[in-house]
Amino acid sequence: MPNHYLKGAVAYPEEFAQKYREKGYWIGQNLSEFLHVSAEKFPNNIAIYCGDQTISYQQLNIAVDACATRLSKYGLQAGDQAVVQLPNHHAFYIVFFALIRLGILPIMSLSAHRFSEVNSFFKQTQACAYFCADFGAQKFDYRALARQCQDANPSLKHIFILGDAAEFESISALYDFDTQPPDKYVASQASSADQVAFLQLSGGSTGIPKLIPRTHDDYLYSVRESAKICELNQTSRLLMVLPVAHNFSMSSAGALGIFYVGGAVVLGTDPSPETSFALIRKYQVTDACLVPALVHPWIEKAARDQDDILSTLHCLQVGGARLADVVATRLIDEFKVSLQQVFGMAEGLVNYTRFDMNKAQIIYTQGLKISEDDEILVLDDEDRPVAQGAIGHLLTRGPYTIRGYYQAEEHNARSFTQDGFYRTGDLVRILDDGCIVVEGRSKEQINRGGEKIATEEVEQALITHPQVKLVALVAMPDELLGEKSCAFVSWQTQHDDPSEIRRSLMLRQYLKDYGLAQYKIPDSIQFIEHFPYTAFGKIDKKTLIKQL
Ligand code: OOB
Repeated sequence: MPNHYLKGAVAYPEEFAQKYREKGYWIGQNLSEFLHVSAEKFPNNIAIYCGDQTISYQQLNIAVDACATRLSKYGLQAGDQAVVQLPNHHAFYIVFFALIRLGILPIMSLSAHRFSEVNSFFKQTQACAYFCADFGAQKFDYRALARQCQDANPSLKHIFILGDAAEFESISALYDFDTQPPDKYVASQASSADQVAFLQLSGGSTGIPKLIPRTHDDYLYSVRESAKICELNQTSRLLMVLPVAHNFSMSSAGALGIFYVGGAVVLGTDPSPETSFALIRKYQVTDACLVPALVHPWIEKAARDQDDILSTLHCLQVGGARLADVVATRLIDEFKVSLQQVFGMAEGLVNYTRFDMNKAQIIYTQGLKISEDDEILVLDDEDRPVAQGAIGHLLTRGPYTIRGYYQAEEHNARSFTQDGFYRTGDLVRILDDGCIVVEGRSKEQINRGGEKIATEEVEQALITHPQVKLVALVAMPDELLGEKSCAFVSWQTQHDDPSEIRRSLMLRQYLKDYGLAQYKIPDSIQFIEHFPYTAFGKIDKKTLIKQL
């Protein structure tokens, strides 16, 4: 293991690193060089459409240099870490690459995160900088969140705001797009390609999201291969209405896939069909990525309006949660677009259906892995291989799958095998043609339309309420989102107790004040006196689910 590898991150064993290099997967390019190469190859191509602004590759590269230079003047330097929580705006990519260029690790927070999550990122990393918006789409005041984080974290020294900066620094003052001679810029201090480039976030099955250290080499390998599989090229225009920082949006093939081939990212802040269709029409969008919950309203709207937005739309990628077979069928038959299912995870492994697969493979499976060196195991509860085609736990290891979460030794012992396979928590089966089918989850996680909820995190927040005696969060089926959350609560009655409806409202407000992201607040709360228990004395969630 190289001794300069990020402390607290688990490096790939040398024999694997060597193999991945020999096979040409890891090419020794860091993300800063990656952008330089594209800026040189496609200087005048449009890289980003954002509102009324168009940004070429050359302009993007100049803005990144300017931003890195100005950030370095604040004293930010290689080895630092920064929480980035920006909306779908070009500033996100500029800040991301500027931090990379300075050798600073971005931590990829989502706009939906609140104090509970964002504070935990500062606690886990001692990050010294925070980049956020003034208000989000939901009119949430991120500057108030920044103040709260600053009070709780002495490490947080620099706060940069997109929009009205109040007492903080302004992000838009960090860069411009004009052509200045490059020598005025600070030289790149980006870490070498085999080092950790940034920290992605896990969907999380226990507690708050865990940090996922991704190296330049491993990430860019997945990006290049994904761009090929998704058949992206210079004329591709990818609509980006999912949160920009998510792994799907970044790399599957995502914005980085687009930047690799010289295409354009069309940014939108609202995934509704009304807004998205307008953008598709205006920019002649060729590709879009969605979570399953968004697909249904798109199909409905297109059917209602007899809308022919699809003349330019070549491919609709759907991933993040299981796409229902019936919706997949409707997409292909009615929406008349090429569907690509994407089954991936921020920890690494990504599977895609391919465009040349037959209709059944595209509708009923989640496709094939990216690399022949993605090693896949399907095991039973005792870690023994299941029969071919049977359902089991998915474990994986490969050239772009992490070997451990950041600073999580204890957790890593459970989530990774001795020989480095990641226990994904997904239940799958592998068909004879090699395609993977996701059958469910074994980990305690609710997948609410692609947004992952760690049951334990919400349970732990609820139990801190003085009148909550016992709590269990379970998934309930939902037609639109796939799953929603229901909290079963045993309530400590008091004199003058409010009605159940009032109690539910109180608990929801309590969780909001606690700082949980909105999507984690239970969709339903049910009060029960006695919980069912398993033979081991654990709360019997299966029985609770039957009561729904
Ligand atoms: C993506 O990444 P994460 O880290 O937010 O969530 C990963 C988990 C998977 O382990 C699986 O449980 C679920 O999300 N999932 C799917 C799925 N895609 C993800 N379950 C069923 N069908 C699918 N197509 O969600 C992610 C990362 C990269 C690309 C795409 C999605």
